[in-house]
Amino acid sequence: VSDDLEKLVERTAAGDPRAVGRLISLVEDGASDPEGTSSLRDATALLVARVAASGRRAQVVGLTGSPGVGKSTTTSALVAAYRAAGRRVGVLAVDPTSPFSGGALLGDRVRMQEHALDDGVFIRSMASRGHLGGLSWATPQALRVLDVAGCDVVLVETVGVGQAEVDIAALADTTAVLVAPGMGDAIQAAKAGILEIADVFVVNKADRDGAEQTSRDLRHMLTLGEKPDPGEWTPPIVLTVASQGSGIDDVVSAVAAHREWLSREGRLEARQRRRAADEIEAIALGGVRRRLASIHGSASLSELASDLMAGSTDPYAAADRVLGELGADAGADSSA
Ligand SMILES: Nc1nc2c(ncn2[C@@H]2O[C@H](COP(=O)(O)OP(=O)(O)OP(=O)(O)O)[C@@H](O)[C@H]2O)c(=O)[nH]1
Ligand SMILES: [Mg+2]
Repeated sequence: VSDDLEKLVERTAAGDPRAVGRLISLVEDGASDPEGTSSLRDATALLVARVAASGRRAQVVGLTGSPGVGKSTTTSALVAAYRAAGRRVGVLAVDPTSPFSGGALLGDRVRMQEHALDDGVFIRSMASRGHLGGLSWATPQALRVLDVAGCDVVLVETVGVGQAEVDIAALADTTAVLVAPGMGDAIQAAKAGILEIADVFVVNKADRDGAEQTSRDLRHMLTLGEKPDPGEWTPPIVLTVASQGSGIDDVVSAVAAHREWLSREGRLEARQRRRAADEIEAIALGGVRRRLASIHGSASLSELASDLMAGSTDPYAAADRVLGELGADAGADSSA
């Protein structure tokens, strides 16, 4: 481990925003190599040890919802609320569809400008650079950086719809789904299957007509399923006008209540454990894919393909041989 890297982690732990930015860039760049560059590996090991030693982690709050619903405005208002309560806040704006990072979310940067000079706020845009696995590569490392920097809460805003929403739910302790009145959003949310991932519903733009109706639609859809188990969490529905900061304290309370419920029910640890397993699996699968691609052009796979076409092997037996080869290969070059 280089001295520079140790210093960078040290400065991050001291809350230096530039160190936080550099360390996140480092893990993000490193994550573009699925097996991890040595600096990514070293940084990750240092971060994991730090987080474990401190025993403290930020509450990760995912914000998701259709484009323009007010995620960034809500995020910014939440940052203000948490700061007013003296908490340290991290913000990750993640665009799983964009190959660009850093400058990608310019609009959001402008929106976050009011927090730019606050050294208790760390704001970062990330892109997943088109990786299979979406958010799974760099984000866990970025979250560790923010834990080490002493964040109490990390808000993760995703841009884009679909898989990203499911990914963010896997990553967050608490997922807030934002909808707006008059956009058929409650129904869209139901169609997209994001009702299931919501721990908190935020009906934003409540200054517009139909907010109460949207909230009733949501409540109705939530009760359509089987009778809720009394021990289960019922997602609260909070009305906000994020652009005016109203209702934001209710979001803060709902998020805090969800966290309390998670830890009371022992589910915080369960979620963290599942995330840890997901992270290992994603890295392992990345390695398998890469090795598979590297033998893809090689004689063995095309020979096996010929054998399969000729009927002298079956696909399961052939796959067993490929996996055997991957295993032998992994043993041979685990030094990477
Ligand atoms: N009327 C009204 N407008 C709002 C409210 N909250 C946000 N807006 C406006 O809605 C627009 C979109 O807000 P954003 O916060 O950028 O929405 P977003 O969900 O982050 O958008 P994307 O990141 O592009 O998906 C902006 O013009 C906001 O000023 C609100 O409560 N009421
Ligand atoms: Mg946004």
